[in-house]
Amino acid sequence: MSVTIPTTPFNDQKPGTSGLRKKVPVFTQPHYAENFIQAIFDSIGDFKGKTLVIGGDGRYLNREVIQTTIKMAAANGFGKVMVGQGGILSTPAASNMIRKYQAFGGIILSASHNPGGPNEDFGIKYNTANGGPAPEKITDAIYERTKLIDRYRISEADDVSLDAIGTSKVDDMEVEVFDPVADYAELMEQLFDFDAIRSHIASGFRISFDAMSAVTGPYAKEILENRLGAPEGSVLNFEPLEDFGGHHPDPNLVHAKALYDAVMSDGGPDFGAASDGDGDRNMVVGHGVFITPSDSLAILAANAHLAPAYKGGLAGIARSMPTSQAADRVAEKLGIDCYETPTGWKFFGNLLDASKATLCGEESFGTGSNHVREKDGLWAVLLWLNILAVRGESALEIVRKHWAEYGRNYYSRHDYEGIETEAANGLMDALRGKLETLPGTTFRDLTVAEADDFAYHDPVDGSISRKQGIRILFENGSRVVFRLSGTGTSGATLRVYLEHYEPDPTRHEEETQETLADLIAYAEHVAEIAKRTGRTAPTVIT
Ligand code: VG1
Ligand code: CO
Repeated sequence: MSVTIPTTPFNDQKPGTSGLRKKVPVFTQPHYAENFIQAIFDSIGDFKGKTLVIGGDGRYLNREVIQTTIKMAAANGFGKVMVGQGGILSTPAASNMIRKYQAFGGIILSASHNPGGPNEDFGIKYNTANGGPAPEKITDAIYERTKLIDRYRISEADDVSLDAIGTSKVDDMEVEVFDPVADYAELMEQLFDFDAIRSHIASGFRISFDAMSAVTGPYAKEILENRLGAPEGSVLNFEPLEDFGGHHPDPNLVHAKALYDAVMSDGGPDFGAASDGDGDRNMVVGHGVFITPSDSLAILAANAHLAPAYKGGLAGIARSMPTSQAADRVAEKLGIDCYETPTGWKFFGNLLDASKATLCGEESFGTGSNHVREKDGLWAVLLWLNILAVRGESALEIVRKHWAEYGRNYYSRHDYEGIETEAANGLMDALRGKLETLPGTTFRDLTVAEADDFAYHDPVDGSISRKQGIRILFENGSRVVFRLSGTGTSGATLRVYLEHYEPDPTRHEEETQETLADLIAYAEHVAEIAKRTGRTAPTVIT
């Protein structure tokens, strides 16, 4: 039996870069999650009798909201829901399930790399039938609906057991609880040369993978240790915890420092990797070299043909606008197109569906391909392992050779977290106001060539997304980009992206921040960061 519950709108349910993310106490207000889920169901068309995939990254509130979603799906007329066992399902695995079982869509419960726990973050995201994040057209419609919503429908049935694999019913709707790892592991075996990786590991190649007490633990254990033969202990922090052990499940040099230090130490493993809360991000570190996500995308693109799935070559490469232009140089050499999209994986979906791009990447530790419609942390690690196994060289050698061939794009992102929203908006507005006056101006050795507010014209559906970040391009090819985060849950975060291209191989071993010093000074000069935000240094440098 289902009931219709009257409700009133909340005015803060606008989805950000990747779904709706809020603090747990916001989500636990009466009707808050229900309103948003009903707004999704009211905005996605006719799903009567169809299948919905449901899962999450295991964080605090995951199980409760999964039960709510199941009961609301039943009351709203879905024919079936498929739920990851224990409520666990990584974001890329969810994308795979939607595609493989031709579901109508999926609901993913995650706040990704943000911390979890009773006072930390939670999130809800809708993915469409192609397995990818809902495009802006749909997220805008969901937001409009949240402003008017006056009722939601929910079944009065008992909770479903999430722990045993099998099928049951909620009213007329079928509920299938499935193994969240099996289909994903099978897909990885199809894409990569597991025999080559297995023998590379058997011959002594050592890897260390930090699952950061988040969702990739069970996936990495099964794939790296059970199927590829990495010794037990190669996967660290493999048990998903509701609060990620009190840490930020964010694979970068700040939050995955222990892994980084271990890989860099004398006698450390040959290769290290970490993934985020929901399993879509990756950080990769070779013994002796940290590989920036932008470089990783370029190197993977240049070598992808060494893995079975990509041996026929790439249709194209796509990168988000703030991601460095290292991949563009690879695309040029391969004679394929390179697309520049706004930040957020949802913008890659059309390019992948239209076979215009095969590999995609973001500077924020996100890489992926046309195998699913999300970025995919473990996939990136396995492609690296496949390439390392085939080339038989160290990661450091591969990176150095890449720079020698293509030049090096020195790159860094400076984040100013938790600044006042008004100050952040004021800073961006002031920058926008002076864009027209910047070309031709100089600062130290830099001359501004172009400055704009990035607008994306989707080549597939013709849609236009404006105000996607301020770009200042210099005559020597360097860039500074400014944008505000769309995933935070308190205050604002200013992101400053810095890039400098160096073709000269004798200058490829310099310290990144020193190399970028003039650009860092320019960013302060043009945006008045200290004056407007009161901050004289970033909180996170990656
Ligand atoms: C950040 C990253 C962006 C990424 C997004 C979602 O967004 O910059 O590249 O797609 O997070 O990733 P923002 O708006 O805060 O800059 V995840 O792993 O949080 O789903
Ligand atoms: Co994520």
